[in-house]
Amino acid sequence: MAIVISSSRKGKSRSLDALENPFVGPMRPPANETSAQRSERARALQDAQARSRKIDDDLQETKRFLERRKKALKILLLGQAESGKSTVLKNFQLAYAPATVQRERVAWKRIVQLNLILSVKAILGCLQADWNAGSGPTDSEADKRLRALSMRLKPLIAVIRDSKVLCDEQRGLSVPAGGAWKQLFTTTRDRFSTDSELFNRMNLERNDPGGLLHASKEDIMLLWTDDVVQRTLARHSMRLEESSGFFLDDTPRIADIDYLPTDDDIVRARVRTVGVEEHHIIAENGKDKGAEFFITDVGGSRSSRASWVPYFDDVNAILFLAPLSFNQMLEEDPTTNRLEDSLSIWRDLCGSKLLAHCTLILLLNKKDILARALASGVEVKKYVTSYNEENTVPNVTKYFRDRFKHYHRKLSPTGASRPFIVYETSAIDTRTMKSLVVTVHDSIIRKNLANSDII
Ligand SMILES: Nc1nc2c(ncn2[C@@H]2O[C@H](COP(=O)(O)OP(=O)(O)OP(=O)(O)O)[C@@H](O)[C@H]2O)c(=O)[nH]1
Ligand SMILES: [Mg+2]
Repeated sequence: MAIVISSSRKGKSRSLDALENPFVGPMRPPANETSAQRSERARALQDAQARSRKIDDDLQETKRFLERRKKALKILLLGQAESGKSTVLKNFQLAYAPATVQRERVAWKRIVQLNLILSVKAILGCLQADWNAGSGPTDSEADKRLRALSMRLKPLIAVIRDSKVLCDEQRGLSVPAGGAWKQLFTTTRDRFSTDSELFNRMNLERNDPGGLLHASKEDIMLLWTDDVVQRTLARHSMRLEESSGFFLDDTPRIADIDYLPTDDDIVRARVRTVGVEEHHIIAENGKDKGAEFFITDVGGSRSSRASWVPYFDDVNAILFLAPLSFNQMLEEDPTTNRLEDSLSIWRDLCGSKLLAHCTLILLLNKKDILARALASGVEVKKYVTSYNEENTVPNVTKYFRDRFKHYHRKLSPTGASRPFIVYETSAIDTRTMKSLVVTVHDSIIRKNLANSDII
């Protein structure tokens, strides 16, 4: 639009406005504007103003959130894959934000169902491998029975392939970071009033395993309790009951149409963390009601560890999970012992200058698995040659505790002045964990206040 410089007082000021503010001219209404156009323009202007106010409000909200975040306690969970980081996070959520967990229960239902289906898939995989190798059951009755079961359970296995959760053949379930997957699952209706409604839904929603699981309940139990299957699994050294996300013994309950996971199911469910997730927790009740803190959960596999470092400079405490799995190897590197791997990460953390003033808390986790391994007669010395004590839980935990303590003393940049804080845990024990996470949270607060010279 051309800018006309008029000599009249009014015109002059308008033209100067236009010269100073390039938007004034183009924003001026057309001379021949109709009343409908005028009201349309007014509405558009109101919309634009509302959008602009919304952007301002959002920016203010983000600013307030960042200020709150700056003041809030920040905890980073570290440790190798399957060490129990996400399980500890779930325990924090159960202790401080039970209503939030309640809202997400349906999402966990899907994970538990998929964990169960993955176990069925593992069994069928063993049977199929034997059939392919021509070494299936010699008893023809058993062979016929298991082939029929295998056929009937095939549609259930297809659910995994179709699932919106990322499902890796070898490594189980993983979901994208950020928690959006929980909404994906919680938006669907998860209860049926009649069987016909159920089967209609099964056809409509292939991704929902609830209906198929219900229909396959008996077959799963027949498969899992079959003697021939148990012998086949033993021959393949497949100890499903010792692996993460094991729910086969709970099939009747989980395949029930009204199934909703208990707190214990939620902490036992296995889903691999991919990337880095920050969880904002606001205490819903108790003495800390309203207190806010942030917990960052990361993926623990070797390839994920480079992504940990950027989170080191903005953290008050690190909870380091070291499972007491002295007789297990890393999934991504079957030549490396899990405990040696944990010690190696611990050494790096203790010696890190970036973390010199960060509280390090060690959780020697999976104590229940250690107890089971020792009770079944596994010898520690066979896996840890320097171990010379009797194979008891207190001896073994003390041995590893001392090794972690040694590196902590030796490598910490602040030397002996940094306290060595350690807890022995079984992170799936929700009852004990409830008081433990509160103790840990309180101790971090106290340490944080002491650091800032308030106490
Ligand atoms: N028996 C037993 N199982 C545990 C314990 N802690 C965790 N688990 C189980 O171990 C599996 C792995 O735990 P997660 O918390 O997912 O491990 P993570 O460290 O987050 O693993 P990534 O996300 O892969 O890095 C889950 O199925 C847990 O239920 C424990 O103390 N005892
Ligand atoms: Mg995890």
